[in-house]
This record gives sequence, structure tokens and C-alpha cells, in this order.
Amino acid sequence: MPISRRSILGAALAAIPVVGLAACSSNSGGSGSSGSGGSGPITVGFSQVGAESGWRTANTESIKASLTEANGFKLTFVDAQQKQENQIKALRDFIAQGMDVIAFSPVIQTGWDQVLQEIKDAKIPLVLTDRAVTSSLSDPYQGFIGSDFKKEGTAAGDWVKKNAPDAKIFELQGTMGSAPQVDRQSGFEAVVGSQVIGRASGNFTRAEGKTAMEAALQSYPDMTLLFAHNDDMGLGALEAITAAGKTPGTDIKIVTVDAVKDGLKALYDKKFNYVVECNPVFGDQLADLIKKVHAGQSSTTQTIVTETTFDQSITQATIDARKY
Ligand code: GZL
Repeated sequence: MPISRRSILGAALAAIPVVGLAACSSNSGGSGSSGSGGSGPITVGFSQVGAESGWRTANTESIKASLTEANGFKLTFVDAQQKQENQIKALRDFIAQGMDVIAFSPVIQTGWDQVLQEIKDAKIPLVLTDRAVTSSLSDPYQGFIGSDFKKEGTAAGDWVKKNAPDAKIFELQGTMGSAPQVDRQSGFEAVVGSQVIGRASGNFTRAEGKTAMEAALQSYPDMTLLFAHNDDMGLGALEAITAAGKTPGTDIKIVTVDAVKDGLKALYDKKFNYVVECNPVFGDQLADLIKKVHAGQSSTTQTIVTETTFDQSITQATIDARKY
């Protein structure tokens, strides 16, 4: 069942908004080399969540491949190692450096209003990617590109409801308070929440997913299905399940989100049972959005990036053909 991920065209909201220009600023603000309408490259400061997962690696590669000097950008890219304080510091540095545009993927949803106000005061257009924020400011950012995580959680829940209606579910949550953790959990539990017997966070990493699952197997020996908010935690949990003498994909079914190659390989090997795609490859769309925001345009982009789902019928050819 494909989950089509599309942008907002004009006022009509698509089923799953990916790219939306909340409100465009009237100028490029910063004192970067291009200024508003200058001929030089658009200077962009980007604060990335970290390098916690295969998805994030693919996302970083996509962004760096698109925001190049050849494409008219001068990119300053900072990895926050999954710490909000590192992101806030980077955003303040970007203000001080007079970037033309600032972009970031917020590690968690809350705690940004002060620095978002500083960016507004500096009249520097802001674009959010991947994850959203909750803010009390009006027009806290001028553009957003990212997936509908609630839809992803619902797709996972629908598969469980149909294929494992009696499952005793353990849920490995992503980084607590992050948009994907909140929304995937919300979508999933709206469908099969009554079957969830326990939860713990694996912070979207393989190592922490394994540690959390080791404890969960002790606390919930009767679990029959794991829903992991990303492939990496599912792969870590898989190691714990095997070490406990159980067969992943059979004794304990595994449902995950992302569809990175390692996750799809586990699906092909029948160790995962169902994987919902979350596409990290949006560097080109982000480049287009930054140029529009920088120019103060109020248009939106029609970007249709189909996200889909995979079950154990997946082929090696399908895996080999994928970008990430
Ligand atoms: C989703 C992204 C999540 C991925 C994880 O868009 O924010 O963060 O699902 C990553 O793999 O760590």
C-alpha cells in the first residue's frame, strides 16, 4: 500500500503535507555574500540532528549532495550529536555569521521559541526539515519539508491489526519528544494501542535499541511482536531476541519504519515482518525550497515522493535498486 507523500499545492492541502511555505519572509535578511538578490552563492547554515541511524546518514548525504557551490550554495553543516543545546548553539552561530538562510532538523519538538525569535529578529529566513517543532511564535519558520509520521505509524498499526490481531506488542520508541516518536506512536496506538504491553525508548540507535530490548525481554517474556520506530532500533533488538534464544520474525514479529537497506535485508531474511518507508532523500527538494524562501517567493513546490511499505515478499532486486 503506497503512502504517497506530496507537497502542498497552493491553498489545497494534500493528504500528506511534505512541503509547506507557512509564510515567506520579504527578504533574505542575513548579511551573507548574496544578500537579497546578490549574485554570490546563497549561504546556508544547516544544523543536523546527528548521525544516529542509517536514515540520518542517507539524509545528510542527500542534503550535502544538493546544497553545493555548483548549485549556488555555500553550506555550513553542523552535526548536533542528538543534543538540543548543540543545535541552539549552531543556530546562534549561524545568526552571528549572517547566513542568508538557516535550516535545521529539530531533535525534539519543544524548547525552541527563544532561538526562533532571535532568528526572526535577525530577519533570516528559516526552513525546517524532517522534524517539526511546536512553537508559540507566529510564523516561526518559512518552509518545511518532511514526512507524515502519524501516517507511517498508522500503516504499521494497520498491518499488525490485519496480520497479528492477537499480538502482545512491545514498542521501541524513538528519541522521546521528537516528532517521529510522538507521531508514529500516536498513529500506531490509535489502531492497536490496546495490544501494547510495554514501551521503552531506544533513542533511534541500534545500540540503545538492543539494550532496551534486553530489558524488555526480561520484563515482558510473553511479547509476540515488536514495533520499533526505526530500523536501527529494530536491528539492535533483533540481536537481543536472538541472544535470548528466540527467533526474530517468528517467535517475535518485528515491524519497523525507515526502509534503509539493512532493514530491508532483515525483511528479506524473514527476521523483520513489515517495514514502512520514510524517505530521507529530499536534498533536491530542499535546495528548491531554500531558493524560493531566499527569494521571498510565496509559491509552493509540487513534490511528489512516494513512500511505500514492504513485506516479506520483497526481492533482492528491489533492495539493490534503492538509493539508500
Ligand atoms: C524520520 C527521522 C527519524 C528516522 C530515524 O524522518 O527523523 O530520525 O526515522 C532517525 O532513523 O534517527
